[in-house]
Order: sequence, then C-alpha cells, then structure tokens
Amino acid sequence: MSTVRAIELRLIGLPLVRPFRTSFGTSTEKVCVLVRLVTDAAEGWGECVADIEPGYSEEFNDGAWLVLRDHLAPALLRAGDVTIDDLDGVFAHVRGNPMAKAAMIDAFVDADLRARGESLAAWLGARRARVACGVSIGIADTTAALLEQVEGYLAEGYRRIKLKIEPGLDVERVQAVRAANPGIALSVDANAAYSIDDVAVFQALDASDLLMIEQPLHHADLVRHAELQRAIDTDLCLDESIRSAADAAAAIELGSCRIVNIKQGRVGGIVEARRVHDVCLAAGVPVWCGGMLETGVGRAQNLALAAMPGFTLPGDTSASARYFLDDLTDPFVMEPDGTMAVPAGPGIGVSPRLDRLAETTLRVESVAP
Ligand code: NPQ
Ligand code: MG
Repeated sequence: MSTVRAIELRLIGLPLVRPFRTSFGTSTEKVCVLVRLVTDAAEGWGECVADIEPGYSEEFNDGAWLVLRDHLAPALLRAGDVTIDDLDGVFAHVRGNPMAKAAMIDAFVDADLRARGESLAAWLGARRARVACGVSIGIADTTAALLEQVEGYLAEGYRRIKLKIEPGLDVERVQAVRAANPGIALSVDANAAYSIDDVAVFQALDASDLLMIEQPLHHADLVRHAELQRAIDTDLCLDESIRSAADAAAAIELGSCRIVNIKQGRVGGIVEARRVHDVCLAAGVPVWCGGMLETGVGRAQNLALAAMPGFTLPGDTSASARYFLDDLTDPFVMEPDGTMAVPAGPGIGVSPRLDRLAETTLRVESVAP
C-alpha cells in the first residue's frame, strides 16, 4: 500500500560510445524520459524505453511525456492508497502506450518495494544472483569493421553475439562472422525489416547455425511469422510483436515463434513482463531479456527480470560500458566470465547519481496533485 504524493518527469540525454544502427535508423545519443515518484514512504524510479523518434514502435519521447504528464500521473495521484495489483485498473482508461505506462508502473513498484525493504529480484521470484550477458551489435559500415567489433566483445567475455541485419546486409555478413567464429552463440535481429517474400534470405541463414532469428517481419503479422517459421529450421524469436502476455500466448499457439524476447518496457511494465514470463514458462518456450539501451535505472530492472527461472538464454543485458562512458547510476560491470550481478538492495537496488542527473537532464517537470 502506498499513496503517491508527487511525480517528476525528466528528459535525460546520454551520448553513446559508438553510433547504434538498426534497420530503422541510427542513434548517437540515448534520450529517454525518467519518472521519479514520491510516495508517503519512499522514492521510486522508472525509465521509459521510447526513443526520440517512433522508429522501434509507435511511441516516442515527446508523446510519452504528454501521456505520462497529462494522463497517467494525474490518474495515479488521484487514486489514493493503492497496491501494485491496483495499477492495471488505475491506468485501464488509457489505451496502449505500454512504454509510458511501464515507466510509471516500474517507478511505483520500485518505491513500494523500497518502502518494504524488498529487492525487485526477490519480489519477482528470481533464483540467480548473476546472469549471463549477450551483446547486440549495430549494422556496421563494412564487414571488416563488424568482425573487429565481434572480436572485441568476445574478448570482453560476452556469451552471445547478436547482429543487427537489414535487406542487403544479411547473409554474407552473417556467414563472415560465423566463418571467423565457428563455435559462438550467434543470432540476428531484423527489427521487422523484411516481408514473407524474403523467405529465401532466411532459408540461406539456416546454414549459419544461428541460435535464433529475431523479429524478421512486421510486428502485427503473427500469421506470416508462423508461415516463415514452418519454412525454415532456425528458431524465430519475437520482440516487437509481443506487447502483452496475451500476445505471447497467441504467438505460441499460432507457431509464430519458438523463443520470446521479453522487454518490460515494451509490454507495459514489470508486472506484465512477469506474466509474459509465466505464459512462456508454462508453454516450455525459452525467454531472454531484451535491451533498449537503458541507463542504469532500466538496466537494474532488466537484471532482476533476467534472473527469473524461465530466462534460460543470455540476454541483451550488456554492461554500462557497452553504451556509455559514464552511466546515470554507478556503472554495471560485466565480469570476464560474461556474467553480471543482479542488484540485491531494496527495489531496483540503484539510484541515479545526483551529479549525473544534473549533467544530463534536458528538461524537468513536476506533476503535483
Ligand atoms: C532490439 N535493442 O532488440 C533493440 C532495438 C533498439 C539492444 O538491440 C535507442 C533506444 C535506440 C532504443 C535502437 C537492441 C535503439 C533502441 C535499437 C532499441 O530490437
Ligand atoms: Mg529486437
């Protein structure tokens, strides 16, 4: 039980250590909305995983800001004394906008758990103190540059390499990486850049012994994903298509994928992420924790989620240094064995550093009752 007294929104900008190119665009800076929520007993933090532009999904920072400020924050401030289980109801009148909802829900859960002195990992029923880490590599300018990046991340200890692909920069690039690294766990992510007419590309990728092919087709097309899955041997994994536990159940029933990427921000927060996990675990479908280039706040949440029992594959839970020279929180560091510690303190276990907040805040606004 907590009563929310104040909510503060902050737009944060952090430079990336190297540009990150996907099939939908190139980022040079991580810009996101942070929610700071104050209850009668504690403070909590949530990070919105939307980006500057609506390229990954329909949501984007300026839109999320308005949804948070004008719809979600007032509803929560009006709700009075509420529990985590009440949150779905408090926000039910706002359709969609899962990334904005996730930021608010995660901030409330963080504050509620901090007030009780319980860690997010413990609340989720996590069983591991450390999780195995993978890394996602953006589309490189040349194959030589890609091979060099792969070598560098393998030397750091990453246990799975994921290559971003797009039409024309796919089969040959993957073959080159596989030829240079016969034994590694390797996957690709298309971010929905292909159509079912490209089935030959995916049949050609079957020869590269990939762990999975992530989100080849449009997010709304579960039926075509099922058709593609029947036409290839490699397991499909869905990311953008899975926005709820109901979506996961539908994709599994249709045969649209054999693996699910869980991102708490994409599915509307940590509570729904746990339901997606439960649906997949019950169906025997392996899951792994995706990443959205999160600051330390979102990174802490991801680590707690990734420690749950159904997370049997290395996720995109990379070290802070993969993306930032100087994170918003104390940096998350990966050991040479390719694992990272799950925060054990109350709530998400970390807080933004005040000096870094001051340096990186682009805009701030308070919502009071
Ligand atoms: C994915 N992430 O799995 C995403 C996509 C992605 C780690 O591969 C700014 C903010 C840029 C979020 C680029 C990884 C982004 C972003 C790509 C998310 O599909
Ligand atoms: Mg993806």
